[in-house]
This record gives sequence, structure tokens and C-alpha cells, in this order.
Amino acid sequence: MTTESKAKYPLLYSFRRCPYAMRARMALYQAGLQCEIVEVELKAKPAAMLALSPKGSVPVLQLPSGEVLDESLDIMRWALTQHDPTAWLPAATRLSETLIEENDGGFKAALDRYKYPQRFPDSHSGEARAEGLVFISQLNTQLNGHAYLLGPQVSFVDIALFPFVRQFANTDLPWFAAQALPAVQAWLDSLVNSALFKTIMEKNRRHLL
Ligand SMILES: N[C@@H](CCC(=O)N[C@@H](CS)C(=O)NCC(=O)O)C(=O)O
Repeated sequence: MTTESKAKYPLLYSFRRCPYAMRARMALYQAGLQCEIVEVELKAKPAAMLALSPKGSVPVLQLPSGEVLDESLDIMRWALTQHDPTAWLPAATRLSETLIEENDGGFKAALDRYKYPQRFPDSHSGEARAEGLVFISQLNTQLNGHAYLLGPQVSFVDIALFPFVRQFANTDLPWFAAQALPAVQAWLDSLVNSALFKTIMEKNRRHLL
């Protein structure tokens, strides 16, 4: 491969509405890293992406060195290790890890059963919603008078979690708005309306930065 043909920027295979891809795009943007984005159709994944990561999930990041990162949390950590202007990483604690594990585990499973009941004929959507609500209530308690999960500033854990909480809320917004979860509702509003989130959700975005 000649120097000219080498990729100059990291290449991100992404899907705009995927919560895992959202958290990766936010960290890459926060780190000020210029990346090329390939918007993937989940039903027709590009062969080039599958060659890099046969498990076939987005996001996938290919670095100019050829190294491949195909887990959203690894992409977030890598990006912020390059540049972390408001210290998202140092703020991370054992509590952040536990919340992320619960989010990506039981909460995500409940969210899928609530959001896509047709895919889970044996599951009861109301029960799945109640299960998800237990985690959301835990977040409401954790917010405890501060704007973000670990204190007054956004950190890694807020960004890792909120795309999933957003999906949960959007599944039935009037119901979500009627719950007594003022801290989570304010937290979600603040993150959904942030310039960072709006930027990474722009349609037809081919580049980050
Ligand atoms: N553990 C992975 C999960 C990524 C994931 O499941 N992404 C979904 C889209 S939201 C996906 O690509 N699913 C494969 C498919 O739908 O074919 C990560 O954190 O990156």
C-alpha cells in the first residue's frame, strides 16, 4: 500500500439510530477527532465492515494503523485517551462501571422486550417496561440533587447510558413524562438537547468534525 492510499482518518461504520453508535460518535466528537463515517444498513452490512469485524455489529472503528475496535465502550475509551477536554474519563468510578454493566445487560434486554414486543412473543411488554423502570428509578436516585450521574459535570457514564434511556423514554413519551422521575427527566432533556448530541445526530453526516 502506498502512503497516498493509506487511510488518513479513522473510519467509523455507524448506524445513526443505534445507541451504541451514538455513544461512540459522541466520544469521538468530544475528543475532536476527525473521522469518516460510513452509514450502514443493518440489513445489508458492507462486506468491508464484515471483513474487519465478522460479528457484524456497529459501531466499528478502523484506525489508520489498521487496528480495529468493534465495541462501543472501547471506541469511547480510545477516543478519550487521545483527547479528553472535559475529563470524562478520570471521573469514571467503580459505580460508573456497575451502571454501564447494568445498562448494557439487564436494562438493554428489558428495553428490547418493551420496544419490540413483536420480536418477543413470549414476553409481556408491560413487565419489560416495569423491569426497565427499576433501573431508571435507580438512576433517578443516583442523580440526587446534581445534574449528572457522578456530579455537576457530564462524564463517561452519562454518555454511555443516555442513548438507551432516551430509547426507553421515546417508546411511550406521554407515559414516561407522567412518571415521578424529575431528576432523570431533567438529565435526559439536558443531554438530548446538548449541542454534542444534536451534532452527532445530524442526518447524512459523512464526517465527524
Ligand atoms: N456490544 C456491542 C453492541 C453493538 C450492537 O449490538 N449494535 C447493534 C445495533 S444498535 C447491531 O449492530 N446489531 C446487529 C444487527 O442488528 O444486525 C457494542 O457495544 O458495540
